[in-house]
Amino acid sequence: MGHYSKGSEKPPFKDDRLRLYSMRFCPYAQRPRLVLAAKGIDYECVNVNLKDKPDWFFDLNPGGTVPVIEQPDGAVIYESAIFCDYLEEAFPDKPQLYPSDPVKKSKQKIIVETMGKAFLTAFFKTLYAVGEEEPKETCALKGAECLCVFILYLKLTDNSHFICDKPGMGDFLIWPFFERLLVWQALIGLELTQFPAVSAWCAAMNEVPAVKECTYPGRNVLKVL
Ligand SMILES: N[C@@H](CCC(=O)N[C@@H](CS)C(=O)NCC(=O)O)C(=O)O
Repeated sequence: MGHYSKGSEKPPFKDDRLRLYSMRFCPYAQRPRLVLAAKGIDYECVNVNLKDKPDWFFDLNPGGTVPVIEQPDGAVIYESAIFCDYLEEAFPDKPQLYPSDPVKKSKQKIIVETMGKAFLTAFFKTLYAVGEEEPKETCALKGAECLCVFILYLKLTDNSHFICDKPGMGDFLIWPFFERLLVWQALIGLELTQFPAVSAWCAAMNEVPAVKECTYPGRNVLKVL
């Protein structure tokens, strides 16, 4: 599937499915792909070339980031965590990914908020800088700090290997970052096996059908590097 670039026409809707504007390697776009797969919602995927964005894309999201969801009625929502919550509310007849217990639901949101923003963003920025601006050891240390915090949260929610008793919104929203971490750990010298709770969570997530369906395409490529 190609990516739409500057100068392209916005593709017309052909049916009444939701449309997801995405980019194949984007971890934030993988969030709704996981949620849509877990809920069994059929959708159309339109990939956008983020290095040469079409003008019409800014009409959808003035910030110019993917992912964006557009309904055939013209309603548009962006910001991945926000529209994953929207999907939960807009499709009440599909499997629910938040626990019904409000305390457990809040805990999932705490994990997404803390892991997704403050820690993982900082960590992945460092990861991209490995060898250039940041020594490998610093990256590994920052990665280890993230994982320690995550373990604390896993313990907080006395559970199976998932954040709650089954794969839920919190698991799906942070998984794209961990999937990349699994691929890149060797590059930054981080031993994930030193974190058994995280390793068990990753192993359990790897078996979830939605996760298998929405694998980060770089995964296999990087495995053979
Ligand atoms: N907070 C946004 C972040 C999305 C984001 O940063 N997406 C990247 C691709 S992974 C993007 O669209 N970058 C293009 C740009 O910033 O111009 C979300 O959760 O949806």
